[in-house]
Parts: sequence; structure tokens; C-alpha cells
Amino acid sequence: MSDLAYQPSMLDPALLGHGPERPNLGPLAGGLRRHRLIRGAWVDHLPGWVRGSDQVLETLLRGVEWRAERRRMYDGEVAVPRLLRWYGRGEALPHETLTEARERLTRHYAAELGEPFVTAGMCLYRDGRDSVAWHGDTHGRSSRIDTMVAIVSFGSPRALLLRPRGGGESLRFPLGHGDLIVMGGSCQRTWEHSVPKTARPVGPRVSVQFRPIGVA
Ligand SMILES: O=C(O)CCC(=O)C(=O)O
Repeated sequence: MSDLAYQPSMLDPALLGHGPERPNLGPLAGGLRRHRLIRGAWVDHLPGWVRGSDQVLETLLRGVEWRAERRRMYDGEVAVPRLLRWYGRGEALPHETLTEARERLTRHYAAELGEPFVTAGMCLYRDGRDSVAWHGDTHGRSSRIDTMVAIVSFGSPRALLLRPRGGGESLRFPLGHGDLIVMGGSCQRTWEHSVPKTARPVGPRVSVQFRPIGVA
């Protein structure tokens, strides 16, 4: 994947020589800001949760077996506009910071979620032409119950948009290198989210989505 050049952030403290050398996670409590949405949905947002994230991104770009998928559309088939990799229960994640992130999220949300984050879905947006269309994650239990999907973003900033199902004004969350966003409550059933294409010249972005088992 040599064409996926990512320009390391010159603001990354690890590169300025006075910050952490290794990736590490900031505190969740006190840092997360909750946005309460209509219909029992909410979004927690914490920019810059993963510090020193260049190393994680490098591992994700070079070390993950990314898969191109195709899906049926009308009477033909189209390429899914992003690359994908799914890590199921018990499968080792490609970087220890991701394993730690999943554990920290599980601990932080234990009382509210009542079960651990288990799976990690990953998407690689190679450039601004890659995207994900409006949808909710309603393929599993999330079609019936309140749950959470926690997303950690690495690489070029992209916007995650949210809008109420059936119409309404959309909200925009800019997701930058090392940022965390958690969609909770009824969000997957009552709202939809998307990452639109952009004409801006953006580099690669990897989204890591942690979900409880049976949520997809
Ligand atoms: O890129 C993202 O952060 C969102 C990915 C997403 O919505 C999905 O894979 O269901």
C-alpha cells in the first residue's frame, strides 16, 4: 500500500521531541463532551484522545490486510468506496494501543452499556473520493436495543455527519487524528450517520469502530 502516503502531523508532540514517544491515551472522564440529541440519542466527543497516533496510523496502513468489497446496486454491482477489515471476538488487533483503547472504553462505559466492546470494524478511506453513505448500524441487536458504537479516527480529518432518520437538520463532527466519538442511546435506530466525499485534497483516514458483540 505504498501509494497511501500520510504526512505525519508536525503538531504531534511525539515528533516535536517533548512529548510521549509512544502512542498513549488521555483520560476519558472529564474529557468527553456529551451532546444530547432528540429521540434518546447522544454523542460523546473527545478530540485528541490518542496522542502520538502517527505510529498507530502507520501500522494500520501497512500492517492490515485491507479488503475491497463490492455490493449489489439495482441490477449491477459497484465497488464499496473504502477498504474494510473486521476483527471479531478474540482476534488480536493490529496495534496494542487499540487493544488498550477498547479496554478503556469498556471500563469507562461499563455501568451505562452493561457489556464490553468486543469487535473492531475498520474502514480505510484512501482519499476524498472514499466515503460512507447515510446509514445506521442496524444489522444486529442495534436494530432493537440502545447500544454504543465508539469510533477512533486516525489520519486525515474527515467530517462525520449525523441526521435524524426521516429527515431533519444534520450535525457535523470533524474527526481528526486520534479523535474519539461515541454514538449512544438510540442513535443507530433513530439517527443516521455518513462520511461524505470531499473535493479537498485529503490523505488517508482510518476509522476504527468498537462495538459490543452482535452489533453491526
Ligand atoms: O468512518 C467512520 O468513522 C464511520 C464508519 C461507519 O459509519 C461504518 O462503518 O458503519
